[in-house]
Amino acid sequence: MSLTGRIALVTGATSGIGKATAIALAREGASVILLGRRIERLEAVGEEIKKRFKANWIALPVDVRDFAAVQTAINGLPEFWKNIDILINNAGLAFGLSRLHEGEVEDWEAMIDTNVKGLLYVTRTVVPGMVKRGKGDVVNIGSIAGHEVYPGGNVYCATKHAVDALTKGLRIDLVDTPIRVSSVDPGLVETEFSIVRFKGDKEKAKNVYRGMQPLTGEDIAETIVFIVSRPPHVQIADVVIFPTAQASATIVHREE
Ligand code: NDP
Ligand code: 8X3
Repeated sequence: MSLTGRIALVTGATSGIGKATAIALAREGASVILLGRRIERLEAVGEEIKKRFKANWIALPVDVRDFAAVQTAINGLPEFWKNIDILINNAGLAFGLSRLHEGEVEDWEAMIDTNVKGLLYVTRTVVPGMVKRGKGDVVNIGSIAGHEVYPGGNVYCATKHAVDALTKGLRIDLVDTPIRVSSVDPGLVETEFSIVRFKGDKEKAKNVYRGMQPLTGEDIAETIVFIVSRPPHVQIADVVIFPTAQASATIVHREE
């Protein structure tokens, strides 16, 4: 099923899974709203989309932690772009792997404010329009960290468990509407995620994927395209995706 005529909003479209998803949705014919904080990157993704697929795009340089800014940006979209029918709640991050009793409060706040409250702010702003129009897909990017807890994962895992609860809660609240709610929960995907987690330490970040083949943003994007292109009566609730060399949050086979 083509996505021609559909309008998708992807949060965290400047990098990794979000960027790959915006590109894949545009390839299938969707017009895409690219949301993230780094405007120059949003524009680069938009230019790539235009050049490769002649698809429409618009950049929304917004910090999802700021509810007023989220509302102003989304409610202020030009008329055509207001009819969002695919929302990909992807913006998110982890900071550190400290033990809970030794953790940095600012890191906790950034993770909770982005991964949980940011997702809520965007959802609260976009979904009422979907309900009014009687159509829409919401795909939340959770994580294996929303199913399991690993050493040092404490607060990040709590935010992804919260995403899992919010996905289930929204699906319940929308059960009497045609709107579908899904989550995609990856294991190890090589993006800028670990560089962000280790605050720019590229060696430490690289070590996360040593001796194994991680997933790519594109691998996740293809699953998202599959989810939103199912016939209207089919709702994919949750997809957990591992690299073949990963069996759980902590069991990873590495060729050393
Ligand atoms: P990246 O760091 O490559 O991308 C994160 C994206 O989130 C960037 O586009 C960034 O944009 C955006 N973002 C972060 N904070 C904000 C904010 N406050 N406001 C708006 N946008 C923001 O990592 P991934 O692509 O890997 O991460 C995407 C999602 O996937 C996250 O939710 C992550 O938790 C999840 N995930 C990742 C896995 C992995 O192994 N990589 C596995 C499982 C889940 P900018 O900085 O420009 O604002
Ligand atoms: C990101 C993957 O394993 O660091 O959600 O939790 S992991």
